[in-house]
Amino acid sequence: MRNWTANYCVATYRLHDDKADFTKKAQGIAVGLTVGSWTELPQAQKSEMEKHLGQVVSVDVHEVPGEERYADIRIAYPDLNFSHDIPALLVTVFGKLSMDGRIKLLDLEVSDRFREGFAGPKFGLDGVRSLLGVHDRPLLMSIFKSVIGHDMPELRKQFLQQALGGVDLIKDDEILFENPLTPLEQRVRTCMEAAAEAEQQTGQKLLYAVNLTGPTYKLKQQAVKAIEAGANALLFNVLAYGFDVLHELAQDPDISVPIAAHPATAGALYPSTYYGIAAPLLLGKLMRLAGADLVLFPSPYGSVVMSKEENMGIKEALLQPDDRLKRSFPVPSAGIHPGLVPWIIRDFGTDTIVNAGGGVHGHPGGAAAGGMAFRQAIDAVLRGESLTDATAHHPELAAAVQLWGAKE
Ligand code: 1AE
Repeated sequence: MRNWTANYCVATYRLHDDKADFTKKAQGIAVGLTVGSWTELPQAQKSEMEKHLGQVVSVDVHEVPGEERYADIRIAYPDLNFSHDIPALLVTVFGKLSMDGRIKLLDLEVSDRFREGFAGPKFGLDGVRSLLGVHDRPLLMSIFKSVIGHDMPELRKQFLQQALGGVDLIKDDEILFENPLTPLEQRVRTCMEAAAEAEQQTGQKLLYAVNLTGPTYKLKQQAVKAIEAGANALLFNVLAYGFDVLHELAQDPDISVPIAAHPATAGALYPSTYYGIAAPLLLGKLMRLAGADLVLFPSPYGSVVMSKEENMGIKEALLQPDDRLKRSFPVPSAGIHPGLVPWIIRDFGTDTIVNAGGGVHGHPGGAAAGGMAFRQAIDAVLRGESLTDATAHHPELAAAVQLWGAKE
């Protein structure tokens, strides 16, 4: 079988259609998105244009009575046709095509030449673990909640409580933008002071992912300001800005801290069976290629649900061995509480980050008790102890399980 990825990028699509000739459709895509027309070209021009022509790699038709008819189509695009950046790749393989019928982009295998421009995550999973000095368990991240309209002393209080619970990372809420009550640099200084105060008690290092926001042309300047003020991680709403913006930040030597990618607006792109971009590609492969150290996405168990199959696809894309790209941390999120920890570890193993907002702050004993309950749940699962048994000697976990239940 031909190895296309030396100098072609291969796109896999799922096309639903009741009666289309899928082979003809695939030929139409391969020609239409590359040289435009082929059969009408004179022979001399054909030999000149051959190197630009898209190629149909395969057409697998699924036709079962009583089921929807579809085909998985793979097209190879010469990487000669586009500049080696993610916007050019996406516009080539799924620009106009994304609006042309019931078609979903399932996967992209980029060419070796295309990959040369991508170093991937600067820190990756192992780098984040090294910064924290934690190598043997899932990490725990908590999310600021109710931040809008609150001033700095209130934010500091919230930060300190979360940190005292033993979390490894704290992230801003993604809807916290530059604002007069808690401006970026002051927020970073205040929260990092609180982190140092908590470390005296917990002995634990902590990363604070401050939300990097504002117009694109000011992002680098904002990031540098945050880092100079002491920020040791950034949160970034990648899909609202575009993968290329993440790529630029991740490869910039001045951005010397890990970047956590938030999936805000991803729901406009992945959930449909018929349209959009599949979650493992959108939130897995492309995030890692563009340089996200951590990637958040909805889990199958919480309040905003993504299917288990999609979650496992993201996990594989972020963690599978790759000679050139570091691994990114999978962060299944949204509606996570301590009672879900056994399922998270069952499905993701220890190379994951347990991430919660409401599940920390909503603990009856407050945010510090919330963090402790999560840590107790993680330790119990790693010891092979059931959460129910662990509640007997951990009052914080007992209160959490009483409130939210436990999935064993
Ligand atoms: C999928 C993103 C989850 C997120 O950012 C967030 O804020 C979750 O909050 P909780 O844990 O659902 O309260």
